[in-house]
Amino acid sequence: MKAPKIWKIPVLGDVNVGKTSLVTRFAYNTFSEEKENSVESKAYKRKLEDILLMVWDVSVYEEHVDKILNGSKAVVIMGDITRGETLTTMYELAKFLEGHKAMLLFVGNKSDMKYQAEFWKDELAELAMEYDSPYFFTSAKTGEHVEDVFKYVIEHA
Ligand SMILES: Nc1nc2c(ncn2[C@@H]2O[C@H](COP(=O)(O)OP(=O)(O)O)[C@@H](O)[C@H]2O)c(=O)[nH]1
Ligand SMILES: [Mg+2]
Repeated sequence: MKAPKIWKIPVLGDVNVGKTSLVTRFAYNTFSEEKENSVESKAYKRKLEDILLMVWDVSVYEEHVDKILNGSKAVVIMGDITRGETLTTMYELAKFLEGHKAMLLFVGNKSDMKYQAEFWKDELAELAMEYDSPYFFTSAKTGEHVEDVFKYVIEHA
């Protein structure tokens, strides 16, 4: 029997950008309006095209980020399009990850609130271009483009 491929994908970003929501949308296809300020990072599993994805909802309070990043196939750096300061954090996280081998993916979440956007395509494309990486606009609420992020990893990592 062939051993299954297991890929680790941590999701990083400011508090309340929707990390937990994106990961649980992907793993369970659910959504909750609630904010729970999780102190512990947690991995969620889902198999996609023969690959078991271990998607890590990384807590902003995580002390051992390096341990979680170690050996990851891709890292999702996420912001909330309705809060411009979360884009600044995306820049900081990308800088922090320089030197890591993992593929980077930039995600602007809450696209269902586009009418309240503080940043959109021009700004996110500029960041993504700096790192020669793809970018996506998702809504964990409606599910829009959530799958695309992880499919991209399967197809390109
Ligand atoms: N409208 C909208 N709200 C979202 C979306 N994703 C998350 N939220 C809400 O934003 C808040 C923070 O989400 P959460 O997943 O806890 O963020 P985290 O701190 O990054 O894990 C919660 O109230 C969610 O319901 C989205 O795509 N659209
Ligand atoms: Mg969370």
